[in-house]
Amino acid sequence: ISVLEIDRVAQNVVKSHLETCQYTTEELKRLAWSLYSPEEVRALQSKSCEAMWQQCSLQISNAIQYVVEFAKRIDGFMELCQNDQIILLKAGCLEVLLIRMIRAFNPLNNTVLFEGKFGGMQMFKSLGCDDLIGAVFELGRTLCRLQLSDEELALFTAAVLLSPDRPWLTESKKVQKLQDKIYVALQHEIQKKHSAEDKLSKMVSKLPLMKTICNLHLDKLEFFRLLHPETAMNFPPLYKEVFNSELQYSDPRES
Ligand code: 4D8
Repeated sequence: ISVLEIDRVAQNVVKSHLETCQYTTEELKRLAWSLYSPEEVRALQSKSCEAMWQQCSLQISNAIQYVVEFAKRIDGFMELCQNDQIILLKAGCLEVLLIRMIRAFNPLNNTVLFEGKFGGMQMFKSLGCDDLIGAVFELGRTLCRLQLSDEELALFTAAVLLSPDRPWLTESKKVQKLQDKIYVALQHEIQKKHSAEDKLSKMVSKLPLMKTICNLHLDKLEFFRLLHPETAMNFPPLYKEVFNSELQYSDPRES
């Protein structure tokens, strides 16, 4: 593949990322100053488990809409068969969210943006998922240390989304070709910035922790559904579609 082709891939992916980010880096920098007060954190902590799950699933569902839009704008994604588009989104969107999270994560005080303000992991206490939340914040801290630019973030999330090894893909060769080009573009981008040459392998080495978090989230959701089936039934449709354990042919691109 030519340098020209790689530049075209990078430009398309970075543009798609910036157009579907919902917050600019500047907006996030300004927001980093608005922290939840101790009273507000206590109010979140004293919510019922059900109410907090509902709130979190809504936030995740909102964020997923932007990831779906991001995917649609990546050259080649819409040319995959519909079945594969759905599989890639269902399998990859939480990982993409977790990588996107570092834009809204402040490693100086270990806080994350949640409904307009920054707060620490204590604010999620009523979920009853301390292990999951702990892993999410640990990932946030370690990913932040890599100091990824928006360009690197864009290409990394696109590469994760276009993973050819997702189960049940019918055209994984096609996905592999798209991912290969994106990884070449990412390596190229990293070299441009004169960053450490093992930056890419450091990024890739965080993928197992992300997979662990995704599985933990599914376990927690399954358990929650057993305890509170009526609440789980009222989770946002997009959240339910993406994380439904049953293999059913729903289409997250349409919600
Ligand atoms: O741009 O959409 O505003 C996290 C959620 C991020 C979960 C969101 C969340 C994000 C995961 C709320 C609850 C990551 C941004 C805001 C909301 C991703 C935790 C924190 C988006 C990037 C930061 C900023 C709770 C947005 C992990 C786990 C969820 C359960 C249902 C148990």
